[in-house]
Amino acid sequence: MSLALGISISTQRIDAGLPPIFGEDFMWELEWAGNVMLLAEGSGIDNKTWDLDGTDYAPAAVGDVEAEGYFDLDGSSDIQPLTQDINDAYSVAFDGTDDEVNANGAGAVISGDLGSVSMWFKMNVAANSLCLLYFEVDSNNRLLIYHHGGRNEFTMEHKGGGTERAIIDTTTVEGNGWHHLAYTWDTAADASVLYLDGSSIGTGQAADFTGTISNVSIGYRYNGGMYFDGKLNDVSLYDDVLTAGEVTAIYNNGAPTDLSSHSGLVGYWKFEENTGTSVADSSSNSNVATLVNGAAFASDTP
Ligand SMILES: [Ca+2]
Ligand SMILES: [Ca+2]
Repeated sequence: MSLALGISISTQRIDAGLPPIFGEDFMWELEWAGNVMLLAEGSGIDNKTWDLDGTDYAPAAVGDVEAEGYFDLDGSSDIQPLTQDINDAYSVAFDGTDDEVNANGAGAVISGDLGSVSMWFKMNVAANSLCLLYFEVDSNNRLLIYHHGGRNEFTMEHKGGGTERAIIDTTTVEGNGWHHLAYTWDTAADASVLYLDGSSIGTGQAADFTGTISNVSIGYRYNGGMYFDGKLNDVSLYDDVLTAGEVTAIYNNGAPTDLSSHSGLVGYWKFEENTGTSVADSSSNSNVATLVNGAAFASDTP
């Protein structure tokens, strides 16, 4: 999603040490001597001057604002917008035939007792079932998130020790653009929650699966096909339960935000590389994922 920079930033002057009052969606950050200085003066982009400390600065290249969301003040100090959705330029496209993203390295950091997933998806209409995310210890201990084409059901299948728990929803999610999914599980509380577009749409029990997860597949059910047909974006995993408020904040009215510093984050693939087949893990665990069989970066985001 691109950030609309055409409208002027609200006129205000913020002195160091005072809490800023922001209008619109614009916040600007300047790293300066270890502090974050927030500022905006005049009519922002329109007159292209900024007052930092009594001295006015003009951006070196206004074009940089539109292209990258940065102001370059003097070649060494940049102002970067805190609004992060401008950094979400790519997703990954799956052909529905054999494409997948392999993130097996992240299996060791996912807890079968307690956790959450968050991801964005844009699903093509398909008669067959499409897997969004799958991970397993073995066939009796695993999580399968998929859309059942024949029944038009969006389904979480969570199996522990061979006992299966499921949450099923029939909201139409095929062929109608981007959606956000979150799923949380808490074995101690025997509770799981499915969220669609920031709101809870189903609750259930939580299966207790034990053992180390060895297979983590995005857009593919390991050993079971269900190749995803469409696009997936910004997949993140957590070692705790996202609250309803956190899910709503992550959904952010449909605009992906940067989750790199979110508490509990154990895996995070943003798919922003747009080249090659390796996808960086933007959590602290650095479990690189791999595009397989033609899964490809796509300039299509929520
Ligand atoms: Ca992305
Ligand atoms: Ca392929």
